[in-house]
Amino acid sequence: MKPELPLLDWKSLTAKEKVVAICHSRPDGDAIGSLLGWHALCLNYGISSVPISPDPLPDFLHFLPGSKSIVVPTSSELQGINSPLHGADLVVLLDFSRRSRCGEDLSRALEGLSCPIWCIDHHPEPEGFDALFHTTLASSTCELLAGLVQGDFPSDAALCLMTGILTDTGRFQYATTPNTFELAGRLLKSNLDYRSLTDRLFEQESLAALKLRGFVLKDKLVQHPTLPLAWIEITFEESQALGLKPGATEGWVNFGLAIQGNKAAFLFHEKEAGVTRISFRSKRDIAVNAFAEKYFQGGGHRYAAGGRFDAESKEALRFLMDRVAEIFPK
Ligand SMILES: [Mn+2]
Repeated sequence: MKPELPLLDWKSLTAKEKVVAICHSRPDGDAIGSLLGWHALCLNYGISSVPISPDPLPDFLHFLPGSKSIVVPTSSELQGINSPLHGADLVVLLDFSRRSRCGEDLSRALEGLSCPIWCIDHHPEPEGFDALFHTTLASSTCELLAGLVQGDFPSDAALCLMTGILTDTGRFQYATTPNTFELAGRLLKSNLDYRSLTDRLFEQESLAALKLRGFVLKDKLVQHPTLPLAWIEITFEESQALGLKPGATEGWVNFGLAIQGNKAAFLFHEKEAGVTRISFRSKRDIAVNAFAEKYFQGGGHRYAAGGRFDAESKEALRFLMDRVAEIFPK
């Protein structure tokens, strides 16, 4: 099904003196891809653009064109006339639907703005925006954004947008529709070096990181004795001992979902002592977003969600397992 979206009149944006785009905290490939894709499109149409990320971008995305233009403001930089938000005529939020997802400092700074705030996103239930380019039918914000462009893509924008589609769909595995392939096809026509892009995104792992995945698969992946689910738990002590950097656990949650017969998988990572981040994945008739929202201060997509539990990972695991039967239909 092709999502119905309002059209975006890019030409009308050239009248604005300053257009600010913001992606979500702990940005992934779709967040940075849509942020830099938007930025490249703005430059192409002669629109003045400032791309902001609440957190530094992960190492593997530094190669994307425009990455050096991204502003990562500190809390004090967001106050006063030197704030990158100061004088904005339009703010566009990319790849998140709740303002709090861009962190405390930025969401507070947004409160003080009088300009319109738009949301371009594919997460459920966006609220409180002046304009919405939104559908949960899009695989990624990058797919959605690509659909707002008529004609050819500038090659820089195409590279960024393809990055978000490739990473959010797990290389065309999840949430992929005919529209995803149609837009990917259009992006490929724009002088995009696809093989070198997939090489940059998926084949630049260090030997140490690859061996770490081997260790996690061998020693940390646990199958539930009766339910079709598996999990990985990384305690704070393990996280410290392994020296896990931001993004190091990317994709680990999917290991449990690849086991024959499984329908759900979880990753518990106690990043700071007493704070456990949880990733949720599922397939077919199992949804995880409502569960993540109900118990773990989180949410997300039907089959891919995130949340947190303010306790040790062992405690988080026990709490979840006591309730996990809720996600399986009776
Ligand atoms: Mn996304």
